[in-house]
Amino acid sequence: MAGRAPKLRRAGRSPGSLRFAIVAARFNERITQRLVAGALQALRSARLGPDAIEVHWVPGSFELPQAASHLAATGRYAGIVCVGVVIRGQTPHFEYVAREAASGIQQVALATGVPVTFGVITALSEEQAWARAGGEVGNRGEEAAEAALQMAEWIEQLRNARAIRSPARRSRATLGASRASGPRDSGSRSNHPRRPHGTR
Ligand code: DLZ
Repeated sequence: MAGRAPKLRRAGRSPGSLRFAIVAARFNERITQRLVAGALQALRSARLGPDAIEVHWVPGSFELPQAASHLAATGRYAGIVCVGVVIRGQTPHFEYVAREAASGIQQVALATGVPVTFGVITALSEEQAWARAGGEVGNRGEEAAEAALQMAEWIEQLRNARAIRSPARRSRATLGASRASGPRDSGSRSNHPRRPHGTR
């Protein structure tokens, strides 16, 4: 079933100091170029400057998760957009590539907390792939970039809301802790990075 991604609603303000990376697979490169162009267009129309967007190329879609993992580990990116084109061949090989790309990308997003979005086309023919790379079925690269922008903005809002609430919470926690066993650093137990990802 072919579907168009819904038009995403963002707050409409500039992501300001946020930085994004596009990771692109060279396999089927002519089509992937169109996905990169779509992703760049989406990021630029969110008023991100040229310095705030990087494009990294890897050999094939199988390598997308590893590259995304290295990029996410730097803590420099508010979002990472993975694009690639997997087209069915004569053997089941394409299934392995498509499955590992999808699950690897999801794993990186969940393990790091950085939005890593899936702009990989899986198609039964080149024709189907072109249709999803700026043809009549949309542009999966553009859609994945929109999703990364929306997730990054949502995470930023969540962090800001937590920062506003935390002074009261911290003073209650400190009061409770000092009653029990003297002062300690309750903040160090957080599983989340304190510094927002992707801030320059
Ligand atoms: C080997 C391979 C095949 C058969 N098909 C695709 C494809 O349709 N799309 C794609 O992005 N990459 C493909 N690859 C390459 C693998 O992703 C990977 O680069 C190699 O298996 C080396 O690890």
